[in-house]
Amino acid sequence: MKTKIIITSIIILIIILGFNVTSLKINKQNDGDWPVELIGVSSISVSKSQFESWVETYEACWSDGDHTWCGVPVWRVAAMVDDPEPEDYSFNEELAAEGYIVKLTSWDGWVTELQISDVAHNDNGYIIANTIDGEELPEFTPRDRPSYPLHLRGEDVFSPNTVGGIIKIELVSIGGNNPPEIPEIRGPSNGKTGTSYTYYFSTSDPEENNVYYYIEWGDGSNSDWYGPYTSGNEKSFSHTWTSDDKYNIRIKAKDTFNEESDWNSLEVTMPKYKFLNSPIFCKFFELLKFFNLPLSH
Ligand SMILES: [Ca+2]
Ligand SMILES: [Ca+2]
Repeated sequence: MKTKIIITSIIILIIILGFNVTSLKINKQNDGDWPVELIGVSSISVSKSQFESWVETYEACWSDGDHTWCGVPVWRVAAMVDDPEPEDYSFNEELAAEGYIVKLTSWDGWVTELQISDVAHNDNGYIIANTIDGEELPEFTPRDRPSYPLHLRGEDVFSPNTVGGIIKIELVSIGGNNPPEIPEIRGPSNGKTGTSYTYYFSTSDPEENNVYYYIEWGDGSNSDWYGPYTSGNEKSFSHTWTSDDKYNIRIKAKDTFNEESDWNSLEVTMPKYKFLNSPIFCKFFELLKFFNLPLSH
């Protein structure tokens, strides 16, 4: 009897937990909702009605040929948090002249970054839309991409920048963009000619922009720009040197805005005479040293 009760309890528990996991998944699939976080010099949790009041003041519309998207120009939204006093409406021209990036994040993780110099005073080019054909945005576009609550559209917005499901708008790199750190190199400093060796490279970007790597292997072969990769993650690349020599591996990094880091380098030796590095020769050399016989190695 007791066992029956325990088994029934376990089954009920599993059913309850199972339902919870399912509802958790559904929630995860759509986290796009108000308030939308607006972060800059000051910060605002923007409510739906607050955004609609901005639309009343600054409404801009753009038609993609099939549909008309309306909302607020990006620079007018940036203006709400570009001064210490939030929602003061005036656009901080001085701050814009120094340069910063407007970073738009969707609830599905997609990020689009815009230079303020591209969006400033550009009313129809970059619009943060909250309606389509006069209606509230749908949850998803016909291509199953997030749309509600806010969607970036406009005559200067092209794929993949047409980010929807925007839940966070940030002004980053205020005072200008910075290049990634000098990349670090990890890997063997000597080896055998004709063998492939793997080297690990990493860098971080102060603004967490995506990064690209450019590698010179020292033998005249260069990589093109590899990337984009997430800032802060290690990447590996392999190379084979085909003749005996000393080589200088050089690497630099750049971010999505083409700001380049300085070079880092690592000297690699591929033996001039392979037998000098062979284990048998080394044993033989040690033996000669033991008997005090002269030989340079
Ligand atoms: Ca302002
Ligand atoms: Ca950067």
